[in-house]
Parts: sequence; structure tokens; C-alpha cells
Amino acid sequence: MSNPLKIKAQRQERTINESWKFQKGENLHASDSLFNDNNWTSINIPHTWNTDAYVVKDYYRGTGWYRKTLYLSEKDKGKMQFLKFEAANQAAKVFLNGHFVGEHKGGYTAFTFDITPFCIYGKRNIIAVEVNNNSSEVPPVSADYTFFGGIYRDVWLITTPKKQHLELLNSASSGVFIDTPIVSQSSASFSVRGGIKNDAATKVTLKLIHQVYNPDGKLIQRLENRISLTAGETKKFKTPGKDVVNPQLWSPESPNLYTIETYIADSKNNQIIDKVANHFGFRWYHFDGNKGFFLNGKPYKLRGICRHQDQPPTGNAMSDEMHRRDMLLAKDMGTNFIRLAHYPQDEAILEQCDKLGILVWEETPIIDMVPDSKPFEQVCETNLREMIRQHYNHPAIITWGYMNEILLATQRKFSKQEQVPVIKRTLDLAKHLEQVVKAEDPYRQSTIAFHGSDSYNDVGLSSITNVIGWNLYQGWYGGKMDGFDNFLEKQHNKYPDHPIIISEYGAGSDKRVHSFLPQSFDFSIEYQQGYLEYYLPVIEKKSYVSGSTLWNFIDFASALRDESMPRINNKGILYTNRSPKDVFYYYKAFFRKDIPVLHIATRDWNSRAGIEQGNDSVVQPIKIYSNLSQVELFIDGRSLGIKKTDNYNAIWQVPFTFGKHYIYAKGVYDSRIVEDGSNVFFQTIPEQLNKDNLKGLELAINVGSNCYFTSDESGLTWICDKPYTPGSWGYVGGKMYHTNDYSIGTQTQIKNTFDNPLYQTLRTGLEGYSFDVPEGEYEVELLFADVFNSGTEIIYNIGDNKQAQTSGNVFDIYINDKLAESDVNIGAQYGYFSSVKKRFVVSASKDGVYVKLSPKMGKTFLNGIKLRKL
Ligand code: GCB
Ligand code: CA
Repeated sequence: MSNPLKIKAQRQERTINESWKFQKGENLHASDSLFNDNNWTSINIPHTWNTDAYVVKDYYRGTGWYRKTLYLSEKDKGKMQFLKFEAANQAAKVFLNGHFVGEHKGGYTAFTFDITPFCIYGKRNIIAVEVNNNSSEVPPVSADYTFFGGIYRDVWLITTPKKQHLELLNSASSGVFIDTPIVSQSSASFSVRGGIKNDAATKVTLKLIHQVYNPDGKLIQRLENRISLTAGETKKFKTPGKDVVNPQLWSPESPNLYTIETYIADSKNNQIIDKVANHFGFRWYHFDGNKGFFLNGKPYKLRGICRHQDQPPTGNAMSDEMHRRDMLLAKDMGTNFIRLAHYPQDEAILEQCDKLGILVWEETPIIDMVPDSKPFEQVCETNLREMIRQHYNHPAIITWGYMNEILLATQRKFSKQEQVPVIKRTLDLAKHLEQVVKAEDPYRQSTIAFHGSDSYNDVGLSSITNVIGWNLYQGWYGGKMDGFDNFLEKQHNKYPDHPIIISEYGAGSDKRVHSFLPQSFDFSIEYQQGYLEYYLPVIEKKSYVSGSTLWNFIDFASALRDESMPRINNKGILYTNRSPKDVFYYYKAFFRKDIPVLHIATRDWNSRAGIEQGNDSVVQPIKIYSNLSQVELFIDGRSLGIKKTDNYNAIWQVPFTFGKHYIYAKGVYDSRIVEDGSNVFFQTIPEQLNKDNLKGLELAINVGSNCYFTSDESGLTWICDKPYTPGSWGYVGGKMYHTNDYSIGTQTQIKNTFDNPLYQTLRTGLEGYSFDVPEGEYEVELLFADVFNSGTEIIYNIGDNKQAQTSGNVFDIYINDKLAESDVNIGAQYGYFSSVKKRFVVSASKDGVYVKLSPKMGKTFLNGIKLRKL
């Protein structure tokens, strides 16, 4: 088909991200055009003022002002000008040349304003934007992630040449919506909806033209209408297309995209006045409570991830290419599904999902609790409509979500009685939002994500949406891993018609922490691996489970969190810098069948340490992740044998000696050799101490922990704790400290150190620590952090007298029966949850070195110990 349109005047869209001025804080005059912003900071957009949130818990939540000078040429007079913000967190007020232009609430959706009436041509215009990230009317009221404030997505200036244009103010959407109501292998129906606005003072007659292109770029249909508009009128249109025969379906395997170019043209001379292009796709799908998800007629397991939008040091102010890179990583892993948790994400993400073939669950951030606030509920509804309209045409999207774990804070904060009205308004809001979803988009599904509590069934929340998301953490936040299967079985038996997605499951891990006896909440790399290796096969086996979205693809910012890596939720399978953790390759091996995957899972731990067992070597397991059926492993060229993989992994017991080793793995895929190799540095620690093997040794022990801890700063590994045995070293007496029955140590941040996991774990009530070393001079270092008390008065017993003291734990430190320091009260003297290192020079007797902690009040404790021969 030839194109009869005359392209002359064109809509212009350009970013205006460069050269903004920024200042934190309230400012009564910053909207004035004459205001002097010379001493403000020069910034570019995307921008956030909250890189502090990677450091401190109470990151700045308040107001920030942005200003920009925009020059508009005389030639632009008569055109229309629109400002589009892709997002500003959490609420924004926009001014042009001192005039209030408009306001937007909601941190994750775009907004567009018509600024034409306030523009000055041939001169400088001043854009001023007040943004704040402490709004109580904007969802969420609370959540486990950082609310980075600022204009953190692109800002666009859109200029239309004439007074008529495709609707730009319909919730900042493209103004054109493509419906694909009936799609099959042989035929697909579609229609194009939208609005045209006539901003002129006179009536006009226009041509509305849609040109439809197939995925190969061939023009396949041209739909034309005549439309008359009175002055100021917005006219809605709906143009049915001709059914497409044998459509090229969209799927993760073949993400075929059709394109519709929508034009309005002068009805007399055919000159184009405005144009918008949209990609769309043909696919059909449904969820079945018993059989799972189906795409284009075939059963289809949703193999997915959840993803947040931040990366240090930029925070949420990520560039489009960073967003696209994340989706490339997901695709490379074999992902076919993503949950954009917990909020609408950048247009670049959606576009990339369309192009790469990643199905999407997108949602609005109504999290933890619905507060008693009508304005809040209004913003929830508006944001939901915005999300749907802005992203309507993306074929990747299959379900709209609008709440997450909404009863969590409700249940934690309120008594049963007090919960009644909270539950009622939550239910009312959910029912209302469900209607909004269906009114906006009758063709897609709806979802809410629940935490693992039956209360969602009891109160009726689970019967509102088409699909139910369960966020399940059995074996992490309490319980055992097999509680996961049990929970699912129970749910499915009771509610066989509820389609289920496992919308979250995950465990935290810290590259510095390793264990061969991993426990939940020790943050070891190994616990996370074991946890995910347990969950994924369960998900895959249960055919009634439509699929899952792992929590989380990438470690992300959560300023309120302490744990092993303060300010970071480390449940990612990639680090914040996007380098994969080893367990990424478990997923890749599981999901990818089209390419060989073979990965030696020791990159998270390539500087190892271990205690010699009898001779001078140490046997430690090395795991590989692979989709090959069998793999051979080598150390320094010596084969350790061939092993069959089971659940996409195999483990060898590898003998290590001191020094650098090369681990190599080999297998065959499609009669082709597949290999991987990695260097490992191994530090052997003698088990029996003598004058030869003590030379150059820093014997560092992570007291009270089952984990090895390698400091990022020094590279030194603190080996896991053990009881004293003759000839060796270890603790005498006491207990490993737990704050609850599913975690070790404390989860609270320890001040004045980066080595949290070292200080967060400790042994309490111990008599001392013993080293059977030869006579000589030694340096002994004791590590403490008092995690028991925050200085409140406690009552304790001395003899029969109850006495009040200001704090709990006082002890004397003896080294080899000599008083080294008396009345040590770590908390009171140095602050609670604060790291303390004490170093002593001592002479070993023929019995070695014995550090004795003698309690005077409360209990003794020790967090780490290090011995070094001088
Ligand atoms: C959840 C929440 C998510 C948290 C996650 C966690 O269930 O939905 O926002 O980040 O758990 O890591 O605890
Ligand atoms: Ca410790």
C-alpha cells in the first residue's frame, strides 16, 4: 500500500533532562520566575536526592525543588506545548513562569500538563517543580524498600504543530489504545480506541488514519475515518480493524510485534497534523486453578522474577539503558515472566519486555495497610488508571496487580477488635479497584499478592481477583522449607479454582558469609542456594501452580533494613552491581534448554579458608550448576571424577592445600565440549597449633557463628566457631546466641563497623576461649558488641539483695590468669550495638593462651577472637 499522507508539520518529542537546578528543602519563592537559583546544585535528570539512603536509615524525606530554563523560539508561537514527567516520587507541583500548572500524586506513573497558556516565545521560560517524598496520601504508607525522592525518570517536552492533536492529557497515555479481544492461531480481531482534542476556537474536520504494520514492517491495513470536532471538543473514537488471518503470535519465544501508526490529517490537503505510533501483539492466555497458565493454547509455566528499580550509587534515578540491561539479564537467565514489584516501572522496561518476550505482572504499590484516608484511596484509584492507560498496549502485560500483603501491618499493629474497620476498608477498596481494573481493561487478569496467612481467605480478599499471588517464606521467616509444599497443598485443596502464582519466595545472602551447616538468617550464600534449590522444583512440579516470581532478581535498597548488609535487602540472585551470584546459574541451568549451561559455583567464594583435617589438606565441597546430564571436575588438572547432575547441580569433595588452585569443569552438549574454569585461593588453617604453623597465621574466629566470614576490607576470613579440644582451640562453655528460633545472632546493625555478620553473632555465658599454643609472645584481639540492652534499668541479684543497675553485663577479662581488664561493661562504656575491639599482648605459658571471662553481673559474651604469634 502506498502512503498518501503528506508529512510536513510533525509532533516533536524531546527530553529536557539536561541542566536543571536543584535544592533540598521547602522554599516559598522557588516557583517565582525571577527567583535566583545561582547557588543551587546543577543536576541532570534522572535525579534523586536520596543517595543518603544507602548509608543512613533516616534518609531525607521531605521537599526538594527543581528549576530549569527553557528557551522557546518565536517560530514555535501558535504550537502547543506539553510537559511530560515519566515519574516524580512521590508527589509534584509544576509551575511555569510563576504560574501553577498542575499537581500530581503518585511516585511511579507519568503525568502530562498542557503548558501552552503559560509559555513565552523568543524568551526564557522557567520551569519550577516542587517534589516531596513524605506524602501520607500517596501509596504505599510503608514498605520494605527505599522511597527515593526526586524527578527520577525522564522529562519530555512535546510540541504539536497545530491546535488539534491526539489526546495527550488522558492520564499521560499515548491517547491511543489497541484492543485485541479475540485471538486464535488462525485469526485475530483488533480495534483502535482513543481521543482527539481540538484546542482551536473553531470547528474542524479531520481525517483519522490508522496504518497497521506486521512484524516484518509491511503495511497490512489502512483504516480511515472522517471526524468533525467543535471548538474545544475532545472526541473519542473506536475504529475496528479487519481481522488478521494467521496472525504472527506474540510469545516469549517469538515476541512478534505489530505496529499501528495513528495519524490525524487535514481533511482537505492530507497534511499530517499529529501522529502516534504504538506496538502491540496478538496472544491469548488464561489461568486455570487446576492446570495452571496457558499461553496461545498451550500449558506454560511462568518462570519469573520480581524486580525493584534501584542501583547504587544512582538510587532509583536509573537510565533507560540500565533498565534495559536488567531485562537482558533476566532474558539471558531464561526468565519468561516478571513481576514489577511493587509499582509501575519505567517505560523502557515495558518496551524491553515486549521486545524480548517477558510476560509481565504490573502493580500499584498499595502495601502493608490501607490507612483511614479518602484522599489516599483516591490516589490509589488514579494511579491504577494511569498505570493501565499508560501501559495498555504492551502485549507483555498479562495481569494487573493492585495490592501487596495488605493485611501484614494491619495484623501486626492492631488488636482483633481494631482490625475490623481496617479490614472493611481494605476489602471495600479492593472491590472498588477490581471494578476499576475491569472497566479499564476487560481483557486482562487481576491479581493481589498475599503473605502466607489464611486471613486473606477468611476475610474474602482471595475471592476478588482472577489470580492469587502468594508470597511465601517458609524456612526463612520461620518454619521449615517443607511448610511451603504443605501450605500450597492446603490452599489448593480448599480452593481448587483459585489460580495461584508464587509471587514471592526467597532468602537473603551475603557474599562474605559461607557455611557448610547453613541456617536460615545466617545470610550465608549456601543457605540461599539450598533454599532456592528446594523451592523451584516444588513450584515446577505442582501443575496447579501457574508459576512464580522469585524475590528478588537483584539485591535492592531498603533503608530501614539492618541485617548483614544494612540498607540492602540481599535476597537477590544478582548483586546490586548486577554481577550474578552463583545461584543465578541454577536458574539459568533450570530455565534454559536451548544452550549449554555449566558454571562452577565458587565465584561467590573464591578466597576460601578451612581447618586442616589430619594432614595438611582440607576437603571442601565444590558445586557446579549445569543443565548437562553429567560433568567432570578437575583440580589443577587432576580429575575428581564424573558426576551426574541432579536438580541441575552436582557436588564434589575437593581436597585443597594452601595456595592458588584452578578448578575446571567439563561436559558435553550436542557433541560439543562445554567448559568452565575458576581460580580459588585457599588458606589452610592448622587444627593443631605448633611453632611452625603459627608463623604468619592470623587465627581469626567468628565466635558464636556457624559461618565463615570474609571481610571486604581486609580480605581476612574469620572461620566458624568450634568447641575447644586439646591441642587445638575453641570456646569453653556458653551458648550460641539467637534472638528467635529461626535466626542466629541479632539482625540489628552494629555501629562503627562494616563487618556486621562478625559482630552480630556471638556466644553468651562462655567461660572463656582457649588456644593450645607453644610458649611465646602473642597478640590476642577480642571483638565485642553488646546486643542485650539499651541502657534501661534492670534488676539483678547479688546474694539476697536485689539491686538496680543501669546496665546488664559486666565481666572481668583474664588472660592466662592475669587480670587483663576489670569491670568491662561493653554496652555502658562504648554504647550498645557498637563494635569494640580490644587487643592485648600476652605471653603464652606451657598451657597456651586462655582468655577467661569472669562474670560480675549479667552474662559474659564474645563476638569474635583473633590470635597472632608475634
Ligand atoms: C515480602 C514483601 C516484600 C519484601 C519481602 C522481604 O513479602 O512483599 O516487599 O521485600 O517480603 O524480603 O521480606
Ligand atoms: Ca561472631
